[in-house]
Amino acid sequence: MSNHQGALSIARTPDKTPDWVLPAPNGDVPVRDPGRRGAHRTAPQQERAYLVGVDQGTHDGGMTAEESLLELGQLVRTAGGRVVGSSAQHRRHVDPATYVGSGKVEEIVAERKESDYSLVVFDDALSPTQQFNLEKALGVKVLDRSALILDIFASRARTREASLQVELAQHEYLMPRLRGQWEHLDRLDGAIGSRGPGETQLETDRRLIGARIVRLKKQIKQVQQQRALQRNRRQRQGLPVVALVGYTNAGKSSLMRALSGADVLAVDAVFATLDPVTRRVGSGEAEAFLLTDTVGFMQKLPTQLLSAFRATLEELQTADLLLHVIDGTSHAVEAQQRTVEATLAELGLTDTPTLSVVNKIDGLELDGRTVEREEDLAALVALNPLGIDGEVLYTSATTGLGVDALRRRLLYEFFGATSAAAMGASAMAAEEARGA
Ligand SMILES: Nc1nc2c(ncn2[C@@H]2O[C@H](COP(=O)(O)OP(=O)(O)OP(=O)(O)O)[C@@H](O)[C@H]2O)c(=O)[nH]1
Ligand SMILES: [Mg+2]
Repeated sequence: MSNHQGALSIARTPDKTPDWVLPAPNGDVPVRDPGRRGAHRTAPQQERAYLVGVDQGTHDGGMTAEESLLELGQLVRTAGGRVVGSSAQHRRHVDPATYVGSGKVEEIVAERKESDYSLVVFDDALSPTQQFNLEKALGVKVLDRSALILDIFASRARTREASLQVELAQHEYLMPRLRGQWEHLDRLDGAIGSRGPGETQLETDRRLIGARIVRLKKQIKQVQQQRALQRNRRQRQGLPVVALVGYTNAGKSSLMRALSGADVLAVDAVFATLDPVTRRVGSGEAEAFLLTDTVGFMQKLPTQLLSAFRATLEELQTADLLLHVIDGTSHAVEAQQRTVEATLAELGLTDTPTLSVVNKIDGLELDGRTVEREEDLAALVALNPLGIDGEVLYTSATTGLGVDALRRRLLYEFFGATSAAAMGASAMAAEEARGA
């Protein structure tokens, strides 16, 4: 974290080992069997992925090409693959035909002797043409970041709502790619007539997918209406609604657990949560609010996905307050914050009051000592190590430090100072720090 000032540091030393030699995460979340058969395998052979990114040099507070490739590696492992190498090319603009330059393409081909990859993954959305050209030049399967994320979402989807939305996103991703194939067939087969077998098959595929998309949209609309009904019922209870938002893996579900005791899935994996969950948090009958946990954000999310997940993300529209959960130990913490802010803006949520919560503070050090005491909370508030504008609270969902203060702060938001005496010292300090 570049702007950590003063006495604060990250306790966990940054991983110097390339992140692709780490094993795939093992948790409650199923990792799919990639299913490739080796000659003498006793266990399923993993896909061997080579990662390629373009470093355009203009980061605008976004991730560096290297950070983005590390994240792509995490996505590959989540999807059940293994990263066997990666490279980034500096160039101002991506090549419209092959994303990277032709020299780089040759390098990647040569790299295969070294790393024996079975798959090349590109760190941005490839156009259908780029994907086709690259597949031809490299002679292996080519995926882009969008396809990878869609694949992970598909493996995570458990409920009807999530499955419908993921399927819609996948089909919308697939549609122009079919057209890409068709253009290619057209070029090759054009001379021998325009109704070749390729085209017929393609027309059929497109018609089927088109019809499926229409049906999916209809079904999603029903889900949306159902959700709206549930929200109405909740609103009639008159309880304020707080929604957890943040970068994937920041600890939203863990905080939900810590605040409400809800038994929600919280594991070290990206996109562990797809479906919104709402629980009541309160100190008594009268003073309570509803807390909603939902899908996490990530940079370069496929556009098809965000629009397909409107039904799920509508839960955020009715929130009275957004809790932006930030992973304080992330090496790309600023870029992650910016991504979340941009996504919220895209969803039209800039007017909803937002409170920042820096989580995982048990992974930070103050004056060379692990953050673990109540008084560290006030010290963090005073230090504002991430330079965040507005009010910031600090929590460790794992150790529970700061969780009570957060709960009190939220109750205070909606029920005022009725329980001011019960407010913790840290919450009061937070109030003072923002000049309240
Ligand atoms: N050390 C530490 N780890 C935490 C803390 N909070 C969460 N984690 C870990 O971070 C990982 C992700 O936590 P989740 O709660 O699943 O994160 P999330 O934001 O819900 O993630 P998605 O649903 O995938 O977007 C898990 O391995 C948690 O155990 C914390 O305060 N300290
Ligand atoms: Mg979660």
